[in-house]
Amino acid sequence: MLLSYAFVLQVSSQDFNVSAGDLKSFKQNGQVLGIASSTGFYQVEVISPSIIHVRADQQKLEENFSYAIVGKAQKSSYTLVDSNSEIVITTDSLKTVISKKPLRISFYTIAGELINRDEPAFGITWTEHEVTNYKKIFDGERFIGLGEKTGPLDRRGNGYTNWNSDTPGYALDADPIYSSIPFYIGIHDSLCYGIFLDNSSKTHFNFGASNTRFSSFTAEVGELDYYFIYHSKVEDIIESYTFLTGRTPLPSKWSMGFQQCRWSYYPESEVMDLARTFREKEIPLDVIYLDIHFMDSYKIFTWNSDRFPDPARMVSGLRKMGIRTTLIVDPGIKVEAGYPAYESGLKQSIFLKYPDNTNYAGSVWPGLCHFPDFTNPASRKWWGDQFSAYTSVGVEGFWNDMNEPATWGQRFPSLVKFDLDGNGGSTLEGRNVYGMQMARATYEGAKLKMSGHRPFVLTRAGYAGLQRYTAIWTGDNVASDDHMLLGVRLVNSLGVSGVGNAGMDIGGFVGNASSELFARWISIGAFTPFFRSHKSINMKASEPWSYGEETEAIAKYYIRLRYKLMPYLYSTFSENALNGMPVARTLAIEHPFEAKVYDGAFQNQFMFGDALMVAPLSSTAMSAKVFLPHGEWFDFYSDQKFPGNKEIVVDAPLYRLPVFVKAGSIIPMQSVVQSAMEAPADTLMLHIYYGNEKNEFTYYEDDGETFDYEKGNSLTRSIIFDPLAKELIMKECEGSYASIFKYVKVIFHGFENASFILDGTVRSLLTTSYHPVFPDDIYRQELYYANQDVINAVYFVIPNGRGEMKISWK
Ligand code: MIG
Repeated sequence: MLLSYAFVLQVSSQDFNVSAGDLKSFKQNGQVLGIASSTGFYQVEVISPSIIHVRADQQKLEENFSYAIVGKAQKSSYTLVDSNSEIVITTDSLKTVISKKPLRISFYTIAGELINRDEPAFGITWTEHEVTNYKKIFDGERFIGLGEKTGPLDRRGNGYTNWNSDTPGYALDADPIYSSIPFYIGIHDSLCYGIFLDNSSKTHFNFGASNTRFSSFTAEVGELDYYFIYHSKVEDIIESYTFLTGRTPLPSKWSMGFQQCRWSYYPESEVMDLARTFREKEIPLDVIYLDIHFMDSYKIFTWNSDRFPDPARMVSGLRKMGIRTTLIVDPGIKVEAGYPAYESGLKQSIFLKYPDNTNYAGSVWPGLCHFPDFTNPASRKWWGDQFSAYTSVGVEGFWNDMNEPATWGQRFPSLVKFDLDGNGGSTLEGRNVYGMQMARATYEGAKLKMSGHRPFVLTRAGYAGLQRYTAIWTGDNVASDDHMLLGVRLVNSLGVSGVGNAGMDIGGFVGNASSELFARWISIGAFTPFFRSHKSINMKASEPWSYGEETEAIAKYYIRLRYKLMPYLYSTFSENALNGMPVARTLAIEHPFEAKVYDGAFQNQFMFGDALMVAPLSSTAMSAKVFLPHGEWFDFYSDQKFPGNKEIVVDAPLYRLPVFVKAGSIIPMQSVVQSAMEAPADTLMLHIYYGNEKNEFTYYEDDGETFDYEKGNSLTRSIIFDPLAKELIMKECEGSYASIFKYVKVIFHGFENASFILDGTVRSLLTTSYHPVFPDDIYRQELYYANQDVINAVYFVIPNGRGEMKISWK
């Protein structure tokens, strides 16, 4: 019975499946192992002690071009042991075992634990035109990441496809949506690993969907090309993945402030009124967006002169109020004789073409359009050059929409040619990288024209590595509680997948939010990396004051809180730029083996930076069940202390989003400002939360908007809390930037009966009846008090010198 079954399998596999076959020969060349089998060609390369690059194809492997990869192989020592049955490659941190008959690959820790292996029967298999790597699925194995994918935090039992798509008002389980990041992290037993499938064609992932045997990844076109990453911690896997695909250069501080968008604000007078209303109401704001109505007949690089007769006047008027202007840019260039972008694009031959070399034309907002081939360096340069039209009037932000690319009818023809930086290809390989390369052209072009200032780029579509050029938002979401919570997961999943700067349309793009929903959404939004409210055309206005007084007060409270947290947030973005750790971090990053983290009740919880844990909940629930992971936690508003590894129930009226501080945390804060670049009061508020474990925070400051930090004009300072040594040390400042803060107010939370010593003398502490979140503000409105439990805290104020400062306690 068994035998005949195997026989049938073999026969049918000859029909349409080609498996990896037996290893025939191999050749070692530096860190690259070239292998030939009976059915294909393979390459296994040591990129670093923790990263192995695997390639497979049925034809000889040529140099493989990638838009994702920027990290080059690091010189790494390894050993290779060849025996009859297998080849074993051992680096300092993992063992790669290539069995010969048949050719299968497995990865082990140095201690010999199995991390990941090819499914023994299937391994790498070509099924007709597509290639799939089948991997053994472990009992209880979980999967996180894969970028902007709907569904639960743990993707086990689900399958996904990467094919960038314009999906307005997408369903809660829609797939694919706008962007493609074929990178995931697998977690089983006490092990975790990352797999990045670097193939921009339509790819498919199966995490045990409709099968119990394997997880798999498939590319419809081209070779199998993947990176295997092993570290014992998820955060190190993210660091290695962003070593490979790059990190987000530090964004401008103003782009971390609150941003107001609408389809569409016009004319100029409406835009200026909007700005004035924010300022009159003292609701901080940094950016106003102009959507497609700012243009003349939706023609990119033009202005509608009735609505915006003097763009420079408007942009500088806003700038004087501390508000930057961001414009939408769509890729489609209207086919219209005499329109300069069309004429010069034609002349320079920068558009996507059919195989007969006529320009592809498809319809979108302006009517029939041609589309720049952003995968062609010359087209990218042309695109960048056009940005003088915007930078010359002072615009600093560029919102790249419709770059899946979207066209009416959504059937972008397959046969359109893409340059792919000289490698040549079609829509099949070009589509998923189109949006990323548009964002790249935008970023690089705008940067050249902004005299040393940091451009802000936002994109809807993208591919792995998009984080090098742009922030991303999750497209046309819906005004519902479920969509709000899905948005949290999308942002967190993007964070796991290398994209630290992500956000969603606060309030929901499609449909009208209730007051309650907007209130909840904006409070959660204050803790997302990219913080923008946006609303579709034909919907009710959606500004912080559009939902009644109480919601306005809640919105104001959380937007102001965002600005108070700016020193903490800016430092966190700086960390993201250095090592890829996202700003919003699913709890699965720090606690991958804790089952509760994946529980439907807790899966949306995340860390905002290293210190703050946010527990999002719907607008109809007024209390929340929260999981506090291992450690100790303080209620952010009341300082009430909770032991960790516990579920608790907390009150969560709309004005009180559950937020907790991890014990041992260091949180620098400032006074409220109306825009992020406005100088705060001269005292940095350094909150220290007592805990049993040592902790370190890297404080970072610079001018907030130029690239001078690249020349050392920045300030980095380690702040170390050490409960064993009973010391808080602020290390000497590094870098030449002079802090904007003259004083540091050190605020001690949860230090019971301690007396503090600075410079050898016992400091007299100031005790205050104090609102922990708002030490610097006195509000009159009842609502604010309702959210602030008055506690007694102790603090003292010291000059903010550049040298080391040590505070100890007894
Ligand atoms: O076809 O520019 O996702 O944010 O407001 C819709 C109008 C085009 C889609 C974007 C949305 C934007 C809208 N755009």
